[in-house]
Amino acid sequence: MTRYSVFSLVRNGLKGHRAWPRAWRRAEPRRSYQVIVIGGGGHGLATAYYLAKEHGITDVAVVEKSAIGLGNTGRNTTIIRSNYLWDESAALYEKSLKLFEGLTEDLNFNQMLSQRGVINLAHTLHDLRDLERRVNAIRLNGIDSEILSVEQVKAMVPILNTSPNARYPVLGASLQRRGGVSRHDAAAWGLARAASARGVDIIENCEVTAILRDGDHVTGVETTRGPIKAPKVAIAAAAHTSHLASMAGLRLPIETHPLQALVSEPLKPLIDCVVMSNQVHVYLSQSDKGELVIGAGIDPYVSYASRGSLPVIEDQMQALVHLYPVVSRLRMLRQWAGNVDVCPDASPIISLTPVRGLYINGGWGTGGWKATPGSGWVFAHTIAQDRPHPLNEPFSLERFTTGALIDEHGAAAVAH
Ligand code: FAD
Ligand code: PYC
Repeated sequence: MTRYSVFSLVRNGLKGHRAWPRAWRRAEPRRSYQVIVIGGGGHGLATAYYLAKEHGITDVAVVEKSAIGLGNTGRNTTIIRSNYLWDESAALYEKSLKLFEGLTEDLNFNQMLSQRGVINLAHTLHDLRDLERRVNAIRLNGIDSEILSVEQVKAMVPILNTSPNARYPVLGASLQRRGGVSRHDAAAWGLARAASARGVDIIENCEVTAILRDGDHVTGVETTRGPIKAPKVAIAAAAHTSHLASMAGLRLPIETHPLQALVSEPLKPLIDCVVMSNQVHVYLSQSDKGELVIGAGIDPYVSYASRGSLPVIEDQMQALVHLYPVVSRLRMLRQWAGNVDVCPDASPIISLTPVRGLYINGGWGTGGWKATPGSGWVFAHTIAQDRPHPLNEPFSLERFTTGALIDEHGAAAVAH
């Protein structure tokens, strides 16, 4: 690994960083590959990395229409956790959390992982019972989770308004101490660097415009930089999953919605954990720069536009000010939106398809960041072995015909 002294950092800074080596190779598309991964977000990059690392498949192209990590991977609020209700989801998200715990060492790239704890507030008796049920289920799966009393929540989050007369009274909370935040750009860049070092081609500014088939099997893709052949094509395109699947003649039960977030002006340390409130649609953490990172539920309409609507922000701000009155005079610095791919049961699809050699990883909705390494790990297995890993078998496309849905709307923690 290249190491930089303070002097080389200053010298490179003065030269406009032009002398720094690229973290991943600039690759030109070749005529054919063993596997093409569509989408250079965290999921596509993790898939390519684990194909190379775990299965020795390095003849892989990641084809990205823009630059890597500029989709939802670079737009999320970096929260990671594995506190899901159903056994299937708990196993998948816990696998991912464990991979996150070792990712800095594995990639030799600081992920800035901060397991500062994720709290989910209960504002009604119904909320509290639901959290208790959830905590019991999570613990039965061997995953850390606990119920906090109002006093315990207040001790962890002193700025929270826990007055019984508050507009949104707090009756208790759940806590996953191993949950927290992990830097999204670091995952995209670290995975890209590690995949590239193992021989994967990362091809940016290359949009897939068609999926090529011969009868019932896939033969490659058409792109804005020409056709590329491959017997295996894997879609990891988040908001554009259903659009890409339709190029192969498949209709998916996925809707795409805007999801917004915003950050405030920077403050001295104010809150040292993540606090989510599903019932009143606001969540909060503080970045290393001191900004409050604030998010809400999805915008209710279907759209591919990466911008959100004002009513959602107004709703989120009123909830924020009621819950944390101390921030009422804080100025907001910037707002942005991504487009999230939502399945009817708020669970993802990681699956083979009726088209041989075509695989789908999508429908992560508002919560796929935390799944990034785990999703790539199981998807790589699925592609390499041509069958799902037991961890992703329940997340197949068939569940929409068999009815074996995995309803995780509650654990999504962000209303949708
Ligand atoms: P993306 O990063 O979107 O990557 C897909 C890539 O596919 C894109 O780069 C896109 O350009 C590319 N692509 C699309 N079409 C084509 C094509 N035709 N040809 C080539 N390339 C194509 N999740 C959490 O777990 N915790 C959070 O705190 C959290 N907060 C969020 C906050 C916001 C505001 C948003 C928008 C999302 C949040 N999420 C969160 C969800 C999370 O960001 C996503 O589920 C996850 O990042 C999806 O990763 P991905 O790699 O599948 O998608
Ligand atoms: O899934 O934890 C989550 C999440 C937080 C913000 C958006 N999604």
